[in-house]
Amino acid sequence: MSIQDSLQQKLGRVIAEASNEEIYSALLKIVQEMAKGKERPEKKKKLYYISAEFLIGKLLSNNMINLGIYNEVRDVLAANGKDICEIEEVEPEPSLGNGGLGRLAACFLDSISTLGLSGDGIGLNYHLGLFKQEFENELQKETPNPWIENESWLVKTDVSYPVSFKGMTLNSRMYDIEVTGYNNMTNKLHLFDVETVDEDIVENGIDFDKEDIEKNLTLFLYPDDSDEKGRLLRIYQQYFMVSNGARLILDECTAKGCSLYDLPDYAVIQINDTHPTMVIPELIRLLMERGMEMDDAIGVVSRTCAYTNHTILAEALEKWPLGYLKKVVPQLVPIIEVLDDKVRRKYADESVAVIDRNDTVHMAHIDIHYGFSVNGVAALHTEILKQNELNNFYKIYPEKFNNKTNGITFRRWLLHCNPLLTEMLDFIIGKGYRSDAKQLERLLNFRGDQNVLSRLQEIKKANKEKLCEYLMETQGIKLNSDSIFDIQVKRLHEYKRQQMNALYVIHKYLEIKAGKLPATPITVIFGAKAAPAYIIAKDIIHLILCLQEVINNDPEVSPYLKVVMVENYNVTKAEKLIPACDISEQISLASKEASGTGNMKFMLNGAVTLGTDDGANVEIHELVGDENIFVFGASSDEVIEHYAKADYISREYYEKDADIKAAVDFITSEKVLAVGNAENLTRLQNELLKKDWFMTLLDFKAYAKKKEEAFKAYENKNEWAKKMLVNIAKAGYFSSDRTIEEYNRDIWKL
Ligand code: 4GP
Repeated sequence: MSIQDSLQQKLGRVIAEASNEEIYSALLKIVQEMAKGKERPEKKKKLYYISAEFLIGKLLSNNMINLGIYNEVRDVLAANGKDICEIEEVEPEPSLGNGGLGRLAACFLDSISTLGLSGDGIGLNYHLGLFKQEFENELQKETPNPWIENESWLVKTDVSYPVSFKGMTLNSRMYDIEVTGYNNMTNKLHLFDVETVDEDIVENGIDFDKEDIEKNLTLFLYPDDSDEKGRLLRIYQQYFMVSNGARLILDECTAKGCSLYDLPDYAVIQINDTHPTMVIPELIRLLMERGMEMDDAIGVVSRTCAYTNHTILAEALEKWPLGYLKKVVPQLVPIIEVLDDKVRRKYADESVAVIDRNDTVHMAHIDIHYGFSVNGVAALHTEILKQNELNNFYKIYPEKFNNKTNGITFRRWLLHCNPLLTEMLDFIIGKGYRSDAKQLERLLNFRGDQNVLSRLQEIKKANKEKLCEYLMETQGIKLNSDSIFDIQVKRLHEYKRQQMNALYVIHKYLEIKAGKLPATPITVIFGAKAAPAYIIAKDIIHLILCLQEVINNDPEVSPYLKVVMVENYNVTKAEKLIPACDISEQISLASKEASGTGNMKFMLNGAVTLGTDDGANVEIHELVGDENIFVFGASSDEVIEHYAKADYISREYYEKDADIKAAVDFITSEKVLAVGNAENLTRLQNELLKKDWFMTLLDFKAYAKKKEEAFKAYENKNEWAKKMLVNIAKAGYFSSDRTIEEYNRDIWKL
């Protein structure tokens, strides 16, 4: 049946008369039916990707692209007076992730299906997601982000397990989302939930009774853990996720004839960061329950589990007091004690213990000792893990350590989000790059082709205009599409240094005030959520929102400089921002950003990176060469040395440089205080002067200088277009298809 006919049949009337909501719902059903028909036949060995987050984004268009019906649907709708973009607006974005590691998990699911590999995701079905960000009085306000509607991509299954906590058993329910591959099979994302969750217990923004586990278990992703109740809730969530996951895995494997001693032949479990670490002791416990000796169970599990590290920040390497585990999952405690005991018998080095002298359990240590693979997510990151952060482990298990540089799915981050560029690429280099990303390099042959260079500029301009319209509609902000779009979008964290970009904005403002005008106007765009309990991060948002007020309303300055903080930055907004970007801000303190994946999305869409030699920027730099990237700042070795010697004193930089001083002082100037709060602004200023743990002032001058260079380079439109072209052409390496092939080749062996 043609798309036109099946749509009409589902709608029960002609398309032209249906509402956008009705069309969305009909398309959802059509896609679900098509996806069902493509389910992968069971193979012996399967990958299970366990993750607290899956930042999957809206699914309709991506699924249609992957099923090969997008263009037809778009044309049928258009012929009936309907705009596919408006239908897309109807879909709520699933709120199942926070940042990079969640979005990576989503890209991976796409590539796993696209490559025809057998692999499912396992996670939790958070009803209210992370949180929705609203701006009120120049401050971030958090509200619930409900996304589950009567009709959604979630399919209720009959899979359910009783999960026991101390003094309580909760029955789970598994929901599935089909993951369609590009021209290939579908896999599944399994999301576990409890039916007793009650959204009505949330009040006052995102407050709720943290002890009412039956009602709150799957309400929010990353509930506030600044108090003990919040931390215990996270343990409840994590155990619920892994206990369900472990049983599903064992059930699926035994159904295929696995004896459980041969589990590693049937299953490989990729543990995405430390949140799912308890799957290791839980699997051991379940195997023992099924009659296996403990030592055998430990051996089997150790050959089944692999661990990915996504950060070197100590705060993100989870540690739980043993006492907390006793309160929530006492059944795991004796197992974790044995795991610790075995390590202690073999290695005298206290730093590799599972349970330290303060009775704190180091989750990553469990993963490293009792998993067969440990990987970092970019070459530099893996080196830092090996040589610094996890060096004591690397000395014990050099063979376990490996690098898997991150990647992104080109289906979402090119085909879907940038149809104009896609069309141009199809036309000049053929469609082969869609499944073999390396073919993008063919674009290099057109470096001297004036038509191609002009077309690239036209496409960028069109995407900027589209973004302007969107920001006007959604936030009432008027931007100039002829200005340079300089964009920094990512989680808000001091190490990512949005504060350095904000200081630069101040610096530029002061320059313009003093009569030094930029050749081309500049638009600086931010998008970021701050964790609700992360005070300084929220102060940085406050500063940016204040600058937006001050600068955009200053008639002397606003024709040359504008600042925008996009509200509630998420995947949907990223899809609109990234294709419109000229300069991609990747300015983390070297050694701190594990990889970054936004950097890859920007380059693929023809933005030029302004960044430090950190994370995957290093690999981008190598690929595009010095002329096609703007790199500045202290190297990771220098930074590591500063930390080792504890010799960085931010105040010295402030005192010896007039520009730095002026920018930092401006934070609490009359102008900013007129629109902002003294408490937040003073706190942030003090943080920069007294601590500045992520060395903002150290790199500020180098940053400002490089940025000027980038702006100057932008003036030569043709040369800039060549830089765009080289960035697009060299982005092929960052396809998540390549990353997944490497995971499969080295770790999963499916
Ligand atoms: C992120 C890292 O910060 C980022 O560099 C990396 O690209 C991404 O993981 C995927 O590997 N980490 C997180 C987190 O999102 O929550 O630790």
